[in-house]
Amino acid sequence: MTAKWDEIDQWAQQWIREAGERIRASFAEKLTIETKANANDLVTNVDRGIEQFFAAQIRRRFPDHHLLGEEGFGDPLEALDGIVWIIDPIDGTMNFVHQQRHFAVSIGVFADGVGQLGYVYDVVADELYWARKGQGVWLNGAPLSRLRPVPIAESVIAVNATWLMENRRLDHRPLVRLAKEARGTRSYGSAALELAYVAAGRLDAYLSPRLSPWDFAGGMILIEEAGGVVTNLNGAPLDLLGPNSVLAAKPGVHEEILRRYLSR
Ligand code: 2AM
Ligand code: CA
Ligand code: CA
Ligand code: CA
Repeated sequence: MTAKWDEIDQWAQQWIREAGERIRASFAEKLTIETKANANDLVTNVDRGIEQFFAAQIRRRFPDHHLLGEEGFGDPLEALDGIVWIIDPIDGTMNFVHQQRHFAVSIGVFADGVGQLGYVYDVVADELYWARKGQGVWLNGAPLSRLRPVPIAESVIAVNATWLMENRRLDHRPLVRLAKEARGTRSYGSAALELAYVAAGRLDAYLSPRLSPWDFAGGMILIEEAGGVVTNLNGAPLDLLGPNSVLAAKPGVHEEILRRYLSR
């Protein structure tokens, strides 16, 4: 078992580094930008090309593995049996297009639905956050510390400003109170990076009312391996086959947000 996961981990890291090189090289070329669900929901030729790159590598090296990817080059999955790679080729496409930074490649590898390997690669900073179930979480070559509880009053919490305004997905008023009572709020525009920052202790919590499995698969594995907690906004486990709300935080912070701000 160990040898098998060593091999998967080595290939995953090699492909992620190669994907990073391709993405950085793309800065010199002209982007093709299209919209998806709405005018602000962007996708580029690079998002698609990078997902196709992972799909081709995984199918060649591990033909019995399955792939779920944002851009549709994976397999139509109805269950999580066997080994499943959940991939977001570029998380934070708007940042990629507008800023050429603050975006990430995100990958989670699951065995029968249990997270085994997690990766979030900040392409421009050249920072790879990665975790292996039961063995720890690292930033490039350095191990990350185990997450410890802190009070909300000393917490820095990541939340998109959209969710602090009146919106159709959730009651924003408890979140406004949370934002006021926290030490500070941040919004980076890449769910995968925000989850990696929680795993690294740079953020104390991150929340969103709607993410897809490829947004959180890699980051969720990082946080759980670091001793943090990831659930939906009701405190229930995440479903890897559909959209979810997400609350990811240090252990005590997670409990306090659920109890004081989210329970009705
Ligand atoms: P993406 O860049 O891969 O699309 C901020 O927009 C964060 O929310 C990003 O991680 C983004 O992932 C994610 N997200 C999820 N659903 C989205 C949508 N419909 N439109 C834009 N971003 C979305
Ligand atoms: Ca997208
Ligand atoms: Ca995403
Ligand atoms: Ca994406």
